[in-house]
Amino acid sequence: MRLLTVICLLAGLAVAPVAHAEDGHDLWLRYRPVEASAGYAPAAIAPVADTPTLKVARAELERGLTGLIGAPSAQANHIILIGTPTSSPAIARLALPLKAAGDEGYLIRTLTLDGKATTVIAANRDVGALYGVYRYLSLIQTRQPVDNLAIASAPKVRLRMLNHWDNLDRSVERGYAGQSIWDWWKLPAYSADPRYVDYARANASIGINGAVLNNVNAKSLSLTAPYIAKAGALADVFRPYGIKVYLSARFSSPIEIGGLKTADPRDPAVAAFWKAKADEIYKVIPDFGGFLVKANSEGQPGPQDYGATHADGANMLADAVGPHGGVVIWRAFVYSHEQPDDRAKQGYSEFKPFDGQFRDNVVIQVKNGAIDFQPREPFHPLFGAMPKSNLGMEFQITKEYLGFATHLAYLGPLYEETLKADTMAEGKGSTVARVVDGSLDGRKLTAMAGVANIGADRNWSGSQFDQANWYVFGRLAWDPEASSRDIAADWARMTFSNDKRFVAPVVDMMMGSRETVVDYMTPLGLHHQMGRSHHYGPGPWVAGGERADWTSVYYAKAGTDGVGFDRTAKGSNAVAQYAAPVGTCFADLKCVDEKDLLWFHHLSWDYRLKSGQTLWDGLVTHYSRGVAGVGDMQRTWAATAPYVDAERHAQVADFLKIQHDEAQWWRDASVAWFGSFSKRPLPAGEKAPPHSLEYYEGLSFPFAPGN
Ligand code: GCV
Repeated sequence: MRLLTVICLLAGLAVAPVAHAEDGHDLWLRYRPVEASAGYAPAAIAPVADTPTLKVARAELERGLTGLIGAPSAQANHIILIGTPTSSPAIARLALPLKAAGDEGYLIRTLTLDGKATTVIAANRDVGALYGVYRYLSLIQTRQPVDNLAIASAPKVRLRMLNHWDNLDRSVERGYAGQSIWDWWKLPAYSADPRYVDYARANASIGINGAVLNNVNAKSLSLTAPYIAKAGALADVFRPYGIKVYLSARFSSPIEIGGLKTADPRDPAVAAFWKAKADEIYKVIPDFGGFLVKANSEGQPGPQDYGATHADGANMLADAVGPHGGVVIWRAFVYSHEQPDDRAKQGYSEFKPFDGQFRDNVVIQVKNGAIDFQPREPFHPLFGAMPKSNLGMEFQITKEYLGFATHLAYLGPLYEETLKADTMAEGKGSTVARVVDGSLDGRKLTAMAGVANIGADRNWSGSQFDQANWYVFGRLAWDPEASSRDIAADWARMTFSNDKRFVAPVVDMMMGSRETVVDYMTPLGLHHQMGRSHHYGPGPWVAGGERADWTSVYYAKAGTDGVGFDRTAKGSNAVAQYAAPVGTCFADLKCVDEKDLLWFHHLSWDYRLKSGQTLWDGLVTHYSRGVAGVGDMQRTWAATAPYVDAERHAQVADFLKIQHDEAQWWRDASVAWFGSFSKRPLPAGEKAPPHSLEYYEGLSFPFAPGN
């Protein structure tokens, strides 16, 4: 009987379609069949020139169409023609207005050619055609009409990059999605891991054109011949997808792998080392992007170790890669052990004096805010302050300070808030986006980097919704003025469902999710209140240790008199680093937005908020609102069950439960801590934390990931 059952089961397996579990691996490129009622007609793909990039463009188009509306067929009445005027005589004959498309943009036009409806996806360079193919497929994925198209698109930012903080042992600093996807051990011999191609496809689909492979806390080993060969193998896989590889360079490499006694950038032997190293790399990787450098920051070596400047260091490296067309991306995330000044001021203080002194192939990469990727920070004062230098944006996609992978926080609104902020540097409308895309100062070497949230987990990012943060980063790097809401809608449609009963509530949920995290972690301008070192969970009591500016008490400055960091002229005067109208507003309690209140002001617990509540009552209300917000997200998500496959639905639901518990913990621990200073009663209806402050302070998390 048992044998019979087994035989029947096996027979059943042979005929039944293997259930394809949706574990999120396909990202937003799922290409699941479109419902017939959508009315898309089958297409034929015209022959494509035999170049590596056009071949992958064609393959992607075929794969996408096959999944969405059925395999392309030569008999179809609708033709899709892809290519460039150089590779396709048919496209050349059309004399399309391709000038504005530049090197990476594209046009998509519906025309009639030889009596047949034809969609032309044309570009000046092959990679533009590839981007156009992804755009065309996304139209079908999001159920937009494709029978009368006139689309022109070109990226506004030149370098659109992921920064991997991946170590050579495959651990990932601040990574919450498993091991690094770079299997250094098996490279270069084994570069055929399908993950590498899928990574390249996903990035190309959102216009990302660069990847820094290794952690900014770099090892010199990554610049030795065996590792250059490994990076070269990855570069070969990524090249058809328009993606260049870059490497983080450890500034002391001339000593560690060059046999020199110094890394002083003014020493000719050091310059010669870097020049030779660049030559060696370009022999293996002819289109190597360049170096990313974290220097004199958090213990990393740098030019200041020798009394030289950031400009000396960056320019020396720039001269090494410049002849090959490479760039140096030099990070402005610096703060020094010896410097007692407000940490928020140090990046500006160190870099602003060198404006105009960096080579043309140097980009100064500036984090979105002056501290460190907090749930909310005012924009970094360097934006708008260095008009004679190339200034790039660095966002964090991985959620080091926003609950790791298990908290749902769509970062689109965070990125958008920063990009839309007005620096006023050259009058009204001098937005951060216009600094980043170069339109404010006419700069051409523009850059936006995102610290990747990618790992070897099946779902790439550690959670389904964290994929949206990778996606929105790429889309905003292409167009920093795009709407994060529109992008969320595209992502939700492509990743889950086009049913409007799904899309509308889920997009609303995504759009509110980051503010919810701000509410339960760091409301009203509080910042850096997380657990020591791993940054997991609440740690407002974190004090002492190696350095003051790694503690929570340094930032919140809670006392019986009140709470908040005074950055006005009476305090650290960080406000003076902003253009006058902006700094004056931040310093003025009548003007500053309450979302930034305690970032700039130290205020009494009885200070009256705009709501009429006292600061203490308002703080507690925000914390509780955050917890309630997660409850709302849980309910919203529960109602989406009919539109989402069971596997992904269950995982999101489980993670939301974790988030709810942890939001409650954040609220309770924070109320217990700040309440010990305010000594005020809780507002009516608010529950006392269930445990003592000592209980929360005593929790420890030895294996928190990402450290
Ligand atoms: C790569 C923060 C993070 C560090 C990170 C650093 C940086 O301090 O906690 O892990 O180091 O930023 O951006 O360099």
